[in-house]
Amino acid sequence: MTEEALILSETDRHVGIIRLNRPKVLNALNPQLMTQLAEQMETFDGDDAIHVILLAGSERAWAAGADIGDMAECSTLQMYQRDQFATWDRFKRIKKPIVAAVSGYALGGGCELMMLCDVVIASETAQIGQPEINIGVMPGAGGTQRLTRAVGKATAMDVILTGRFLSAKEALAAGLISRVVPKEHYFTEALRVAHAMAAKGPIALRLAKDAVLKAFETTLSEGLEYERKLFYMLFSTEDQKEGMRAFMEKRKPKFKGK
Ligand code: DAK
Repeated sequence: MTEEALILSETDRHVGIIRLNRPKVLNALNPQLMTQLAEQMETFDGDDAIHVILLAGSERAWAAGADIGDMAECSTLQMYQRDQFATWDRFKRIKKPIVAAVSGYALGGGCELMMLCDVVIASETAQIGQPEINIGVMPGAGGTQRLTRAVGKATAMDVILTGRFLSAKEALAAGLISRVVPKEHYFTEALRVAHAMAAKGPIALRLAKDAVLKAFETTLSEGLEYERKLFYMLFSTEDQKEGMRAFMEKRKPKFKGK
């Protein structure tokens, strides 16, 4: 029996596109989907032709959370033995930038997945939240930590303790997402942004992502030291020479990822 395609993937020049594909349950994230997603992410991450990954849901839902039906009757031991966090942890190791094209619901694990992406382009219809409190639990895949770092204590407590959804406008003002666009254009705009990023030097892209993420893990002095080392490192690449020479020669750079 062929495995159901819980995700769909394609490439568009240097952008690897992945779409979540469980429309009947608003892209609820079950373990099988998460495994397929992690595998595809790693495939794109290891493919030199791909510079940026674009992750999308559907117009109605980016993802309405982890699959509640899948967890409802689990005991602590079963949850522990399943060790599903191991799959989620694979996302943290993706080195290439990930653009999220978010429309409709981004809830619970859906919000947590969105926060693992690097640039979030959202439709004005997006509704973002951590409503786990409504079903007797709390965020478990980073919600209390990443949301709080992104929006601060006051908004994080409001969202996590009441289960209310943020509108796209509120999420933008809170610093949770990068841009809000009209619903008709959210995917094309996200793709446009992904292509714009994919035209930059691939090594600089990866190292810049790495350095920004370091800011959440370390002190300012250590982060600055880390940034400096990566900055120096780029001077050993052909892309740095090409980028700076192209500027001096008033032409577009041709980056090679070397
Ligand atoms: N899981 C399973 N099915 C879901 C779902 C979900 N999270 N969200 C929606 N669905 C299903 C609905 O059951 C319904 O199925 P049918 O009844 O048609 O069979 C279908 O999608 C359409 O949903 P509705 O009929 O409810 O549509 P509405 O427009 O009326 O409402 C809604 C949309 C998004 C407001 C509502 O569906 C809703 O409240 N959904 C649940 C949202 C939620 O509570 N999300 C947080 C789930 S907990 C972990 C990692 C992460 C997590 C846990 C563990 N590990 C690594 C271990 C994360 C946990 C969560 O996300």
